[in-house]
Amino acid sequence: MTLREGLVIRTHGGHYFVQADGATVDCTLRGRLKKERIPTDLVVIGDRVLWRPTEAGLGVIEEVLPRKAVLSRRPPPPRPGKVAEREQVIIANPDQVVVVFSLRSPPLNTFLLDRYLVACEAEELPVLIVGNKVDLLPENEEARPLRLYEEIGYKVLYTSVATGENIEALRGLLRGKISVLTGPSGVGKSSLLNALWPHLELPVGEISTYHDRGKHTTVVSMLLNPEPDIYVADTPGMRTFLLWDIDPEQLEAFFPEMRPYLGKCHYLPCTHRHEPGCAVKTAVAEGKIHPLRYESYRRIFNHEI
Ligand SMILES: Nc1nc2c(ncn2[C@@H]2O[C@H](COP(=O)(O)OP(=O)(O)O)[C@@H](O)[C@H]2O)c(=O)[nH]1
Ligand SMILES: [Mg+2]
Ligand SMILES: [Zn+2]
Repeated sequence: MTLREGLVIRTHGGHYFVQADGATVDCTLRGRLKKERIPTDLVVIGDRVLWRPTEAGLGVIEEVLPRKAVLSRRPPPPRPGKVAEREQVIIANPDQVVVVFSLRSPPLNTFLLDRYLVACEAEELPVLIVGNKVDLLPENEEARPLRLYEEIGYKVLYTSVATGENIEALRGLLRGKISVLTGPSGVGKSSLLNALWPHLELPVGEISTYHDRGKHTTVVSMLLNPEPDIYVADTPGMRTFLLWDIDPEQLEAFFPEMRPYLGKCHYLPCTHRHEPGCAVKTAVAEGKIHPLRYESYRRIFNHEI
């Protein structure tokens, strides 16, 4: 039998549900693949695979096609003081990452938002920032809290599930793409998806049962397909978002607004922290780089959480 290509939309205990030609096939993994020891997850949602049909509705994955990009995180340490070794892939090959934060309750944490953004920049993944719960902001609060991100060039959408503001705009931005919704717990990710597609009936307002500490746990295992040309993964809340595999020397490039100043410091290479004649620090002093973003750079560089 010939191999067919498909998209992994769900994984569950050794079963991989592969969508191909409008149908979903329950696949297992070829033994040979399981033996290949790689420091990452073998098959995750979003993977494109080659599979062979066995019986009606069943198949075997023979090959995982190369990943274009992944959204991943370093799993939390198994015990305090221990370092987790393995990359935890949230999703392979997303077309965009929708980073959802709430503007109030819980309050906007720009340092955490910047970690998500750096992870996306490192993978060259397009980002949409959603500032949800805009209904909770006091009226005529002039400075939209995410303006600094709009100025950097990020696409920002202010939404409210309570009033319906920009919910249809969000649908438009999801169309024709594979997206992953990510962001802290309680910001309204599941509520946004339910507002668009009530039939999903995703649990809302629940304290996540996902424990951050502990062994390698699958963070998300389902790619929803609520409309023919929309794929979206909802992720449970993650208290930490530690960056995987980012070299401090590369970090500067993942802050898009720093790029015009790179290579222009007096001492090269420059870490843009203590060095005199630093073009980045000058840009911060001149108001061309936001001090909160510079502080994020410094914290991530220093591995401060
Ligand atoms: N006021 C207000 N509350 C919201 C909004 N969106 C979600 N919520 C509430 O925020 C809480 C967390 O929502 P949930 O969708 O579970 O967040 P998730 O953890 O990111 O999936 C729930 O109590 C929701 O009712 C919004 O736009 N405005
Ligand atoms: Mg949720
Ligand atoms: Zn510098």
